[in-house]
Amino acid sequence: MLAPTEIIQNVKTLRNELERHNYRYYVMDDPTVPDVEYDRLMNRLKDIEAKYPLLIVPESPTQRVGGAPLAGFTQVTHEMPMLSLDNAFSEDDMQDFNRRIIGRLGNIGAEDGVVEYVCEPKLDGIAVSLLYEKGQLVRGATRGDGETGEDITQNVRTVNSIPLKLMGSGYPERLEVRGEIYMPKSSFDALNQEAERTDNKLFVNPRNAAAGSLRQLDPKITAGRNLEMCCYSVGIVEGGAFSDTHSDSLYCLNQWGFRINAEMKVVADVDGCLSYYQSISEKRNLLPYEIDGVVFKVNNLALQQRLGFVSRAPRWAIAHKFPAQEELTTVLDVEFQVGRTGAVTPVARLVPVFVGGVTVSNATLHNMDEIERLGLMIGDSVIIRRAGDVIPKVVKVVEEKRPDNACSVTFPALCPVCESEVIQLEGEAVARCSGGLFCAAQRKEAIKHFASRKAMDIDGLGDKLVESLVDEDYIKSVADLYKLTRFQVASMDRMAEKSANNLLGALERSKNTKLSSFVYALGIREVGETTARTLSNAFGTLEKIRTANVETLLAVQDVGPIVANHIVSFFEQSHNNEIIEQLIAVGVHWPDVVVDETDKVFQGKTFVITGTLSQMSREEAKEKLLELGAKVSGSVSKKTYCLIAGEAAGSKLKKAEDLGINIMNEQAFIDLL
Ligand code: I6G
Repeated sequence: MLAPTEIIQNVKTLRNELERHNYRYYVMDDPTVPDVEYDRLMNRLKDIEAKYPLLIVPESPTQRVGGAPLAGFTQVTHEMPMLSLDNAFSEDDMQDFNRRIIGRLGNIGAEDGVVEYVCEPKLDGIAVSLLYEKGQLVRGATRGDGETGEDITQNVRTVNSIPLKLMGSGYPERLEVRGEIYMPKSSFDALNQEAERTDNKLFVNPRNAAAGSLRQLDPKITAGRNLEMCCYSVGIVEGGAFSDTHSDSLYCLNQWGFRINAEMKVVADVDGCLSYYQSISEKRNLLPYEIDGVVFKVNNLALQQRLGFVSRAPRWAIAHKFPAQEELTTVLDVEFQVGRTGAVTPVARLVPVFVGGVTVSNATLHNMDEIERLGLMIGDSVIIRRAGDVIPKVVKVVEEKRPDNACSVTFPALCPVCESEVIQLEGEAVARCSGGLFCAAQRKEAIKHFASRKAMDIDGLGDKLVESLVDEDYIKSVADLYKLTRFQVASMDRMAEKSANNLLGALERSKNTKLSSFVYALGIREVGETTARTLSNAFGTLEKIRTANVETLLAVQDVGPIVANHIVSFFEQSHNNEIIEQLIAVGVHWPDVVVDETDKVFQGKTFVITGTLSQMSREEAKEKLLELGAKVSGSVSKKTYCLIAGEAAGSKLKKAEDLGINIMNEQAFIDLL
C-alpha cells in the first residue's frame, strides 16, 4: 500500500512523462518511445485516477478525450482583436509591400534599404486563440469576426499538439497564443473514406473538415478527428516579455510545448521572400497539410511596433497567396463521354474559370451516383476544386443559387457516339456502351492507349491525330496503324512531310517491343502496367497468357477473380485474336521472358519499414523483402500492403493506422520470414 504522498508523486511523474512523450510525438514529430509504452503509461495513470478521482485535474493527459456535450457555444470578446492579413498576388505586390516598409522605416530600421523577414507557409485551417494563465490553458476561442469569437475550450483541449499546461519556464503570467488548427491531408482522406463507406456526407476540403470538427458540441467527436495546431504569433503578453524578434518568439513557443511550422525561415530581404514563395510552391503538394500561400513578417518586433496597423491589418505582414484552388462557376451542360472500355462518363461543361493556376471548362462527374450524391442539376452554381495536378472536381452544389430553369440530368439509354444500348450491370456504378469496337469512341480511346508511352510508345501519334485518322476511316483497329501509307499520314491536318516521316519511323520502331508493354497495350480491362508486367513475368509468353484459364490466372500474385475473368474473356473474343495475329504479321515482336520459378510470396506488394529494428538492420529487412518479390517504399499510402513498425515508430505508424493498413511488429515479421 502506497502512502498518499507517494501516490501523488507517481501521478505527477506519469503526467510529466506523458506530456513529454506527447510533445515529442505531436509537436516535434520525433517520438522517443514506441506507442505501446505510451499506452502503458497512460493506462497506469488512468487506473490511478479511477481509484482516486479527487486527483483528476483538467490538465491531466487523460482529460483530452473530451468531456460532456455542450448545449451551445458561448461568445468570447477578444481582448486584443485578431486581425487579418493583407494579400499579395504577384511579385509586384510583394515589391510594393517591401517598398512601403522601407519607406516608412527610413533611416531608423532600414538604413541600408533592407529589412529582415520571417517566412512561414499559410496553413488553410481555422484561426484560433489560446489563453494561458500561469501556464494553464484556460480558454480556446475561434477568431470569429476578429472582435468576437466562440468559446471552443472543450474542443481545443482534445487537440494533442496543444499543451494543456506550458512546459519549461520563463513564460509570461498571461499569454495568448494564436495560430491555425488544421486537419492533415491524410486524416482528411481517412475521414472522407469513412464517410463514403458509411454513406455520410463528404467534406469538401480539409479546411471545412477542421471547421466542422471544431464546431462540434460533443468534444468526443472532435477528439476523434485528428486535428493539429500550428502557432504563428502571440496576442496578450502580460507579466514577462520574452523576445525581440518574431522568429525568437516562435522558438520560445516551441520550447513551451507548441508546434511551430518546420518550414519557418528567416530571410535577409524581399528577394529571400520571393525565393521562399517559389520553393514552397514547388513542395506544396508534398506537404502533409493544405496551404493557400505564404506569410511574410518583419522579424524585428520593435520595427513591427513602429510600423503599426492600417484598418484591420498589420503593416508589417503580408500573405502572398497561391492561385485559388477552389472557385465558383456554373454548369452549362452535362455531356456524356465514352471511354476505352465503353464506360459512359458524365462530364460537366462549365463557364470557364481560373482555378489552381489553370482555366477549367470541364469537370468529370464520374457516374450517376456521383451526380445524385452532389444533387447536381444543369444550371447550378458549383464549387470546383483543382488541387495540385489533380483533375478538376465538382465538390459542392450551391443550392441557394439554383435558378428556376435548372434541369435535371438524364442518363442516355443509347451511346451518344454509336447509338448502341448503354448497359449498367447489377452492382456496378459505371454504365457502358455495348458497341465494343463498333463504337468510334471506344476505338479512338483503344488506339490512343495502344500508342501511349507505357504501351507501344509511338512517338508523334497524339490524341488529335488518332481522332482524325479514325474519323477519316484510315484506321479501324490498332493493326491498321501499321498499314498507314505516307500519303495518308501526310494528308492529315498540320502534317508536314517531315512529321509524316517521323511518325512512320516511330511506328516502325514500336514494332520492337516488350511482352509486358504489348500486353498492357492490348487494353484488357483492369490490366494496368503493373498487372501486365506481373503476367509477363509469371507466364513468359503471350501464348501462355492467352491460353491461361481463370484458375491458372488466380495463382498469379495480385490477380483477383475480376481481372482473371476480364483476361479470359478478352482472349475468348475472336476479333481480339485476329488483331493480335495481324500485329504479329506486320512485324510486332518481343522477346519471351525467362520465368523465375522461385516462390515470391510478396510479389508486387508494397512494404514500408519504420522505427528501429533490434534484430536486423532496416537495410537487411529491406533485402529480405525484395528477395520475396516485395517493393519497399519510404512512405505510407493507400497502396501500402504492410507497415513493419520497429521501436519508436512515429508518424508513419499513425498514418498506417489512420488508413487501416496491415501493421506488423518486428517479431511478427521475423516469425513470418
Ligand atoms: O491568418 C494568418 C495566417 C498565418 C495570420 C498570420 C499567419 O502567420 C503565419 N499572422 C498574423 C499576424 C495574422 N494572421 C493576423
